[in-house]
Amino acid sequence: PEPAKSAAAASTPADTGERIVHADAEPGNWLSYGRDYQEQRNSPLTQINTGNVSQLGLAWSYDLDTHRGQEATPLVVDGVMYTTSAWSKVQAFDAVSGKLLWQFDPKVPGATAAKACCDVVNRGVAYWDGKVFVGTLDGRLIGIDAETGQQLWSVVTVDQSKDYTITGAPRVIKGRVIIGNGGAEFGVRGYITAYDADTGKLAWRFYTVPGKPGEKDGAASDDILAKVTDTWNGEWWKNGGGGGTVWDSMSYDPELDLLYIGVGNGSYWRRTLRSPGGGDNLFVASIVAIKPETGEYVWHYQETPGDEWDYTATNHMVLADLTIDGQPRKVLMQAPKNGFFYVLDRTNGKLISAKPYVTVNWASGIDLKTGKPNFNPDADYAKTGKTWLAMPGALGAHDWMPMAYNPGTGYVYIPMFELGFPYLTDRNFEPKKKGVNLGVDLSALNLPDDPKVKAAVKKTVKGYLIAWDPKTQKEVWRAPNPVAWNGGVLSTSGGLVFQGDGGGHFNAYDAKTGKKLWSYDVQTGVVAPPIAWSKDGKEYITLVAGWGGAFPLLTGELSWGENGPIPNRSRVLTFALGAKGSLPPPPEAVKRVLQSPKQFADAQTIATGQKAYDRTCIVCHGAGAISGGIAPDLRYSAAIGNKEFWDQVVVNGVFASQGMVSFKENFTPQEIEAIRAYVIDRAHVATQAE
Ligand code: PQQ
Repeated sequence: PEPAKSAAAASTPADTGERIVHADAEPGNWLSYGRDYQEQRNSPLTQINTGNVSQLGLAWSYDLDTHRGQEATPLVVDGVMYTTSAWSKVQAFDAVSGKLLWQFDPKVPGATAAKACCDVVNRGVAYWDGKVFVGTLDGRLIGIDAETGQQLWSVVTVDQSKDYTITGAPRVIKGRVIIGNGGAEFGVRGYITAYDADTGKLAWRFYTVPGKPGEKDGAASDDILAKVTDTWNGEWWKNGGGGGTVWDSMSYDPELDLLYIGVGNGSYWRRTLRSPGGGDNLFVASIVAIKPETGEYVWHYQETPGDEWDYTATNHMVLADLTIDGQPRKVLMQAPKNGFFYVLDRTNGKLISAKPYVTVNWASGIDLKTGKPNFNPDADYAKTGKTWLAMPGALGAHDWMPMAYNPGTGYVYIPMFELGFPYLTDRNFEPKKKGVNLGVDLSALNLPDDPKVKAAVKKTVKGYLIAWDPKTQKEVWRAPNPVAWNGGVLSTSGGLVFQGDGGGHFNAYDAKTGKKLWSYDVQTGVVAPPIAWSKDGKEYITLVAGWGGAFPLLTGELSWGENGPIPNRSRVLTFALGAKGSLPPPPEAVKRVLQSPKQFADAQTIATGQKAYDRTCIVCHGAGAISGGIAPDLRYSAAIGNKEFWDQVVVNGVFASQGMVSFKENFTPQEIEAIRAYVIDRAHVATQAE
């Protein structure tokens, strides 16, 4: 069936909300980030199904003008597609033809990239009453006329003097646009804010962690935060800001009238720095239920008390009504970074069950009575002083990539991965002006040079699409992905699960069995989730492709495919049954040449350079000075052989407009030279290995 109402009929605010509440009545549309407020990401469309998916072909593609990670979920509203690309740009397409109707470029200053932990990505827009809304990397929330692409209003929703960013998609509930922010790797205090969809006027704000005791924010969170301040110690408002950013996931139950927000990690990561003396540090790594009209607190559930491992609870939250042990339950499901699959009672936040969906070593289980994890004492690396190889690691078991819940099979489809992370106390930690501030020594991420040991480490890193039965808390099937970092998921009532992978293919699986039924070469790694929609009785599948995000930036070589870094070719792709379109052949790979300037420094200077590199540069340019292909690989940069050029970049910031700001406040001139010596050393090591 086609949309019940025309676009014109949808012009009152109440109507858009009602349409999202009754999303199944108009399966041709995709009106909100997770399709419906429950964020199930299951399309009721059945025209494309297990019997005919092999005939799926390319209907149209559109080359995006950015080459960073593409993470957007497009919306489709009555035949018009609204999506976003890196640097927070917004596009509107005629959904059937792929003709660009307008593009809105918020002109995010390039230097903002240095405030983003995990690429200059954007996960999509919200739609309400003829308007679309985008959160921009530099912290603005912008209302745009859906028809013309003209800006209607813009508000700055963060303190731009601090390292806040926005990558997540807004949601709109009852005429209020709700937006969070990111930055908990840099030292910020998390919150979400609601704005009037018509005017951009602030309605309420909810901070997720307390500020300085005794100082009120004048926010909806004042009363509840006063009550949880005793879960903190020391001067966290100065030392790291507390963290708890709401940088991605929200869902909404219209009957209970509860908004659920996923809250991120503590800042600094190491608790002894932000809250010496310990404490649960509410509401970091928690799910919090809030009244969407007032921002009033209702309940919370903390998944990782006192988090020290970047175990955010910001991951996708799916609401569903399940029968568990014979009882109908209103549940909220999440597969957060910490590796346990949680089923909560969403009326009150009580834990129903939690079981590991990947290898987990930081806790032996979750106590059903208290709802708390049984911690492995070895995981407390600050206390032991030793390196802790955590499973899962700081990117999780599952990062922001949305999962999907199919009410037909009863399974949740999770893009999960096995990726350990070595945590080690940074003994000389001092907050730096620019870049990340974690309190953890990231040098432990560097892979060994010995090719055999390196290959052995790489072998332990794996990605799978899994079907998970939330009632029995058991895996039903798994389909291996070529690399660890893969796309979000779409499920359909046609019995299909769609997912793009990091190796460059867009795949369809049988939702019941996991059998791969179709695959298409999209020429680039995929991280974004696909959508299904229809127009004039015909079903389409759309995917935004384009490699990027945290994994290829930070981990460098671990993120490579078989032939080196995975390329970014950013495109919007739309598929239909019987369509015969094709992509242009990918350009021939250009042979890159390693630099081989003469080493000018001694071993001690190189070691100093490595320390400085690992403190700041590693987050974008990759572990071991080996890039994952998103930021430049410095071993190939002419700047390393030329001190003047190097200083122009690192000291004077001549490439600030591309995100490479001046880092002169972080380092002494000697350290900046030492970093150059370290990269030259890495280039020489790579040359010898070739
Ligand atoms: N973003 C990605 C990505 O887009 O690939 C992956 C991550 C983020 C993470 O693994 C994070 O931990 C993370 N953390 C924050 C934060 O703590 O504020 C923000 C973001 C972001 O906004 O993208 C990410």
